[in-house]
Amino acid sequence: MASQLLPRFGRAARRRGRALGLGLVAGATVLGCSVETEGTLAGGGVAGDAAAIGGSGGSGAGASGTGGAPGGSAGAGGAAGAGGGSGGAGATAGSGGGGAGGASGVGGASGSGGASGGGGASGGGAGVEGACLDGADGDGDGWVDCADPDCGGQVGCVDAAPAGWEGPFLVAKRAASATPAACPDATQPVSVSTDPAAAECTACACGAPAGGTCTPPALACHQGSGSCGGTPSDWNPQLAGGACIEPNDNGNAMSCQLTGAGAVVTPAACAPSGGAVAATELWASALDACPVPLSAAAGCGAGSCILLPSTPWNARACVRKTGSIASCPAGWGERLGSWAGGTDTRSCTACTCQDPPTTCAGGSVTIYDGDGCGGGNEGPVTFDTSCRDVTSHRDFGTWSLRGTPASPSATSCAPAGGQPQGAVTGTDETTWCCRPTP
Ligand SMILES: [Ca+2]
Ligand SMILES: [Ca+2]
Ligand SMILES: [Ca+2]
Repeated sequence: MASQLLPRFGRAARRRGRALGLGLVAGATVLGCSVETEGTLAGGGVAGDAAAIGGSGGSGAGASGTGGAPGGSAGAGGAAGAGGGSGGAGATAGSGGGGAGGASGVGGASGSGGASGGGGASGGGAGVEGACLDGADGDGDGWVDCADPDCGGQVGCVDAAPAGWEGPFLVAKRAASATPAACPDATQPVSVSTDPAAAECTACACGAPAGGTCTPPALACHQGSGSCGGTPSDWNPQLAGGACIEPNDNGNAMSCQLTGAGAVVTPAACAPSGGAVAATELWASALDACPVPLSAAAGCGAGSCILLPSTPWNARACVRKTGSIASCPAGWGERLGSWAGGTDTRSCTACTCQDPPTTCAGGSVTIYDGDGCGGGNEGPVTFDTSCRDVTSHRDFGTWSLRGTPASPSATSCAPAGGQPQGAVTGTDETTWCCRPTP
């Protein structure tokens, strides 16, 4: 039976098994000696072997013992065999039963076989650590909780905080807008702010083009010619504002024609919009911190033995210190900062709209027979691109011109500006120094 248990109980138990074997041999030797003294070699020899087998936990011990009773002192060997049998039964019952088995073995004190029964009881208690957070060496192998390989994959060590640092904590990082997860012990974590938020601006836009002014269409009048011959006079600057003009009282022949579209005086414009600070949150992220759970668990020296944390608490274990600490303690190399407050200088440059390409169309220029853009007996003539002889309008030394401005038009404006500037600067920093969790 002992040989079946050995693989299950591991190396330590195997060592113990060897010790048990030695005990059995010793018992057998004692029995053998007594038998030799009594001079019944054959019967004694059988009883001794039987006791050894019984110590390993067999009913065969009882049978052999009975058989040896007629041999005189060999009968003591039989009693020892019974004690060993009880020990074997205790081993099968588990750790609690093992203790009872030991007592039975002691009861069989009439032979060394009783001691063998006690050894069997100890074998029954060996196995696995079982409870890995109770601070006790549950299987008696000398290793407690985190130090016992039986607890591998369930628990792990978090080092104690270096002197002058607070913690350790299990720390998770999340978006500032996300909800913090509950700590492994179902309490709420302490949350602090990290990652100053970048400046963001709403997009710039431009309204529809509006406004803008044009001159009347360009006019060329040829004095001294009824058919647009010779060099024309340029009265366009005087006509540009739409005023009634009376260039001169020269009574010579004159002919005029339009030679081009009106010119842009002031371009159209678009009203800008947008370029506002898009987000007013100071922080992009948060750190949630849970104190490393305290328990009786052992096996980590000065550190803490904890259940292996699950998401999001399996990212990092940290210690912290108030202030902006430049360098972290050895072994806690990931530095994070959190801030209790911040100054915000974020803003956006002004949005602008480039003046759109403006074109001028329409408008007119009209000649009147009288001064002041009216009167006379000749009706007014509005020019086009064909040559018109207006010599008769210049009679009596009276005539006048007036232009109607062309109409501006534009398609759309291109926006510019609205660039983010400034930043959030944290104040009242706390330094966190972190390492991976077990
Ligand atoms: Ca334990
Ligand atoms: Ca142990
Ligand atoms: Ca006239």
